[in-house]
Amino acid sequence: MELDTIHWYPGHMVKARKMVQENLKIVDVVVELLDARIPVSSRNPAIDDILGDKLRITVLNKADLADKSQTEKWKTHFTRERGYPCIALDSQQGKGINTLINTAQSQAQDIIQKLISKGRRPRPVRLMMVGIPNVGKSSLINRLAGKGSTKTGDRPGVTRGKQWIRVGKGLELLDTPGILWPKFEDPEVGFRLAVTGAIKDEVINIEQVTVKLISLLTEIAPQNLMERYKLDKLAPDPYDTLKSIGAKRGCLVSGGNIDTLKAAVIVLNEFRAAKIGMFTLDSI
Ligand SMILES: Nc1nc2c(ncn2[C@@H]2O[C@H](COP(=O)(O)OP(=O)(O)OP(=O)(O)O)[C@@H](O)[C@H]2O)c(=O)[nH]1
Ligand SMILES: [Mg+2]
Repeated sequence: MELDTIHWYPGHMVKARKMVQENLKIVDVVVELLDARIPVSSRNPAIDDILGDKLRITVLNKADLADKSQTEKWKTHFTRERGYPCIALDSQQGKGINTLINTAQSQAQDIIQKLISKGRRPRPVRLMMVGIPNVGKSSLINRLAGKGSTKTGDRPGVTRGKQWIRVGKGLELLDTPGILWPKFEDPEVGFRLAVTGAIKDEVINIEQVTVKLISLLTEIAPQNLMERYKLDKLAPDPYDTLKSIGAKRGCLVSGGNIDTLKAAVIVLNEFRAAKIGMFTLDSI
C-alpha cells in the first residue's frame, strides 16, 4: 500500500543547517543522535558534508526500545566501518551517559593538549547535540545537565550570546541543539520515521501508517502481535486485524462499528513504547 506523501519544507532545512554550521565553529565534538530503532532512516543524509572533519560521536538513542542484538551490530558498524565512537543510550533513564561523557573527553584530549602546549589555559571540552526532531536531544541535554551542573551563562567575545551548560568537570554543552531534518522522499523511510514518532502525527495518516505497521509485524513478529492483542490468528488483510484489535480494545462507534482510527492510535502508541516488542526497523 502506498502511503500519502509526507511533506517537508526545504526552507526549514536550509535554516537549520545554517544554524548547525554556525555553532560547529565553537564546539570541539558533535554528538550525532540517531534513533536506535532506525539508525539509517533517522540520519540526515547531508550530515557528513555538514560536519566535515569535526570530531564526532554517534549516539544510538532510545536503545531501550530497540532490538538489542541489532543495536550491537549497528554499534560495530559505526565504530569499525565509519570510524566514529558509537554509544547506545537511553536518555530517559540516563543509561550510557557516563560512557558518553568519557568518550567526549578522550575524543577532545588532543585539542586541549594543544592549547596547553601553546601555553594557554586548558578549557572545558565543548559539545553540541545534533539530530532529527524527537530523537531525544532535549532529554539528553537534561540528563547531562542533571546533578551538579550549572548554566555557565553568556560568554561575550568568543561565543556571543551562547548558553553553555557545565557537565561536570572539563565538559560543557551548548544548550541549543542542532535540528537536522531527515529526508523522506523514500516512502519506506517516511514510514519508519512516522511509526517511530519522528514525524508529527498531525501530518501523517495514522490509520494508513498503522495498517502498514500491522502488515509488517504480521510478517516479522506475528506472535508478538497475537499475544499483545489476544488474537487467535492474524487476518491476511492487515486492516481486518486492525478491526479485530479495535473490537478487543472496545473501540466502537455508534451502530456497533469499529472505530479503526482509535484502534490505530492504540497500536501506534503501544508500538512506539515497545509494548509489542523491541524492534529495529533498519536492519544491518
Ligand atoms: N524510551 C525512550 N524515550 C526517549 C529517550 N530519549 C528521549 N525519549 C523520549 O522521546 C521524546 C522526544 O524527546 P526530546 O528530548 O523532546 O527530543 P528532541 O530531539 O529534543 O525533540 P525536538 O525538540 O522536537 O527536536 C520524549 O517523549 C522523550 O521522553 C530514550 O532514550 N528512551
Ligand atoms: Mg528538543
